[in-house]
Amino acid sequence: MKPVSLIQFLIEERRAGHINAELSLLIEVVARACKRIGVATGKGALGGVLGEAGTGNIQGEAQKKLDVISNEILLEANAWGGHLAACASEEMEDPQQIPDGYPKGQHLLLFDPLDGSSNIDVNISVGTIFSVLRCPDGVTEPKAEHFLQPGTTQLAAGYVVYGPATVLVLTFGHGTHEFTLDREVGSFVLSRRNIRIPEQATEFAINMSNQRHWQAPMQRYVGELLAGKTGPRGKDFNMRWVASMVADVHRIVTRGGVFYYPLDAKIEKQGGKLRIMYEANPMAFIVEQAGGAATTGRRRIMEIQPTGLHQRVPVFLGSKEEVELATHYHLEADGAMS
Ligand code: AFP
Repeated sequence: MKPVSLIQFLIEERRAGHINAELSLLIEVVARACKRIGVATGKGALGGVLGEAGTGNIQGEAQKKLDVISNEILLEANAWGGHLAACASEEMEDPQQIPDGYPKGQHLLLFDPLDGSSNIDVNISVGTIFSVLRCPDGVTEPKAEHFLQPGTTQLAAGYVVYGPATVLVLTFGHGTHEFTLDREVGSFVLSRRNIRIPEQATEFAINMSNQRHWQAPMQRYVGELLAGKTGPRGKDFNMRWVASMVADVHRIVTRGGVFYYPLDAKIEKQGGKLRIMYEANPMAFIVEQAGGAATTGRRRIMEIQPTGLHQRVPVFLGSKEEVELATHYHLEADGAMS
C-alpha cells in the first residue's frame, strides 16, 4: 500500500469534515516544530543542550535547557500562521498572546513542550504533549480563564515521543492514529490507523516508590496485581515505569496496559502530580479514542471543569477493564457505590 503522509491524512480528515483548514494548518505547524525538537534532543551532549537551564518553571520545578528550547521552538513556530488565538505551556505561568500585527485564528493550543525531561540526560525517551481547544467567540486576547474548558471540548490532542523512532500519535475525536517520522525524507508517515487498546491488561505502570503514601483502595488494587496467579486476580501482571508519561502511554497505545499516577499523601495538597490541561486531558482523549478509559480514580478526567491552567489531577488510564476496576475500588471505598 502507498504510504500516507501526515499532510495527506490531514487532507482526508478535512474532506471527511472532521477538521477545518485552520486546524489542519495548526497540526502541520506543531508537527514541524516537534521535528525540530526531535533534532535538538537527538544531538545529545554534542548540541550542548543537556543539563539544567538554571531557571524554574511555574510549578517550581528546575528547567532543563531542552525544556526551555522546546518551549521556544513551539512558541516561535506557532506565532506566525494565523491559526491561533493564544498558547499556554507548562513552562509559562500565563498564556502567550499572538504578537500584535500577526494574524490571529480561532484556536487555543496548550502543550507540555518536553515531558519526562528528567530523563534527557540519561538518554531515555521524552516527548511533547499537546491539546487544541476552540477560543470562545468574541475573545480577542484570551486569558487563562478562556482555556479552562473540560477535556470533552478538545478539538485535537496528540503527543510526539522522541525515542528510537520519532512517533506522533494524534486524535481529532475520530479514532487515534500513529505517524512515524521518516528521518531521511523529513515527513511523518501514517504507521497505524484506528489504534485499539485491548480492554484487558497484563502490564501496569506506576511509581512503586510511592506505595506507602497511597490511599487504601490503591494499596488494595496494586496489592492484588502483585499477588498475581496466587491472588484474587488469578493471573500474573508485569510492571514497567519509564517516568516519561509519553513513553509509558505510548507503550499502552502499542501493546495495552495501564498507567497510574494516583493521589498520595505527599501530593494530596496539590491535587495530584500530572497537569490536567496539557498532560491528563490530551492523553485521556487519545486513550479514549483508542477504546481505553481515563479517570482520576473517581471520575472521568475529560468531564472535569478545570479551575486553573496548571491544575493537577490523579491519572488512571489505559485498558478499560483495569481502569474501571481500580476506579470501582476507589468509589467503593468512598461509599459512592451504596
Ligand atoms: P519531568 O518532565 O519532570 O521528568 O516529569 C515527568 C512526569 O510529569 C511524567 O512524564 C511522568 O510520568 C512522571 O512525571 C514521573 O514522575 P515520578 O518521577 O514521580 O515517577
